Amino acid sequence: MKGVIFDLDGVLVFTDKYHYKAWKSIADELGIYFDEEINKRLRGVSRMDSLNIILERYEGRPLAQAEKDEIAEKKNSIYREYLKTMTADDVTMEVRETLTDLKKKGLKLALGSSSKNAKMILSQVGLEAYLDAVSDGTNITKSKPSPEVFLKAAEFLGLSPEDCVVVEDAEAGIDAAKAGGMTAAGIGDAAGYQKTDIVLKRFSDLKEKIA
Ligand code: B16
Ligand code: MG
Repeated sequence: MKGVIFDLDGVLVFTDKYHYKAWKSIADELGIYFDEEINKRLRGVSRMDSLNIILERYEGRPLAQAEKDEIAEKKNSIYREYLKTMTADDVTMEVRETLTDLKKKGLKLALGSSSKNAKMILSQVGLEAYLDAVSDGTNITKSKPSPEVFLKAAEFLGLSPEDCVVVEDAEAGIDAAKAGGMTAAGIGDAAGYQKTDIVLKRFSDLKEKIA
């Protein structure tokens, strides 16, 4: 392996609690049932795809695309207010030490996140300096399970996909990595997914499992 591409939410940081709170206030306003279980389905998928999942339980009149855009924008403003409270303490020492170790071994590191807020999050928690490239929701047209975000990350690193391992917590992300011809390492929910090549019980397992 020459490069490691990290998903953000659920791998390097945990922003799903903020996604949940922001979507919950939107759902409450629209009178839609929404809970933590439904929130799990939003992991790794784009903002509009997330809204469409929430709207599966909407019983009001059909919404025009412009109205959906407005709702998604409102959710994002609420979400970004939560992101402003993030600090360096939102990244564990385990993550920082593992990233440092992988860099010392000569591996190139990149981000591969569906989020359009990825750069803001990296800056809030001070992770930018660890990464050689950032591919996120601002440079793609298709979200995971399309491999686009990871193929761009490999391209930004100047590496071929076969030389990269993707670290993911979501099944959609593992599917994306495999579709892109990369090795897929799964953590959290993705650790038990049948398509996962490398099972990570914890983040620091990367030090032994990637050579
Ligand atoms: P935004 P990841 C994903 O991040 C989140 O898991 C997912 O819940 C969210 O809808 C998506 O980013 C888009 O985020 O609204 O900030 O553009 O796991 O790909 O790092
Ligand atoms: Mg994720």
